Amino acid sequence: MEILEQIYCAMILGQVQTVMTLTERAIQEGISPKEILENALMRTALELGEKYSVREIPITKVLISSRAILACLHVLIPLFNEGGQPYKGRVVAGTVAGDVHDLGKTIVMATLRGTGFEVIDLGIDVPPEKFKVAVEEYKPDILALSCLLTTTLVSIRETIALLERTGLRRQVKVLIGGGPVTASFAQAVGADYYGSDAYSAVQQVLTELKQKDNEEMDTL
Ligand code: B12
Repeated sequence: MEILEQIYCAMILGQVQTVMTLTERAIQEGISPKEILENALMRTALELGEKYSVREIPITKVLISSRAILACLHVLIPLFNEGGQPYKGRVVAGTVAGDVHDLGKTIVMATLRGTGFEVIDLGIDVPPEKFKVAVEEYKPDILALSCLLTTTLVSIRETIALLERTGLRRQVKVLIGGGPVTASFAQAVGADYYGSDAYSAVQQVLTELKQKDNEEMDTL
């Protein structure tokens, strides 16, 4: 069996150690982190979501596979900027307060890292105050908020409102995404960008940086 197929199978079975060993072996064999991300990891994550949604697998199975997916990402993430290239820009990211869904956000951030961005990932269940402190401290180009629960959409609103109240909103562009998030919701809460998946997230971030570059050129 091809190694990417083996990684996929081990992730589905939730075999954390095997996934890590196979991922390391794939890298040694010359397979790029991007290929592993796209052809093994994304495939597993999407399949998991689809199967759970039609009740083909229980939540326990989802949780077991999720751990294996995160283990694979743990191996891949440090490899994304090994060449020490200058970063294209900085992103601070997190899953909003009340929400512990990690996979989508971590995949989006791994893709951004793979495209050359510095990413500071604050993790899951991040309260508005913690996002605010990170914006002050890291001065990112983009603040990326992930939300998978309808009940925690309000945390996006609260985070943006806190940035407004504290005068930080103009310093950073806000990108939001995740299952219940839509373009019209993004507009309603005053986010700058909405991304439906990892690729559109990269597109939005690149668009932002291009605009920033143009503005800087105009002021010269
Ligand atoms: C995995 C999973 C879990 C795992 C999470 C494990 C982990 N470490 O992440 C566990 C078991 C912990 C879990 C728990 C719960 N879950 Co859950 N879970 C899922 C499931 C099956 C898959 C989500 C996933 O990882 N998909 C794969 C990734 C790759 O896709 P994604 O997350 O959508 O991310 C993509 C895009 O959304 C986007 N994106 C995501 N974030 C961001 C951020 C930015 C900035 C951008 C631009 C884009 C972006 O890009 C990603 C890549 O393409 C979904 C079902 C589904 N079909 O989505 C339910 C689902 C999200 N869960 C749900 C629920 C209800 C729960 C629980 C309340 C269950 C319960 N009864 O206990 C708890 C909530 C716990 C909490 N407080 O957060 C509901 C939410 C319904 C709703 N709309 O509110 C869903 C939709 C299932 C369902 N159909 O009912 N869950």
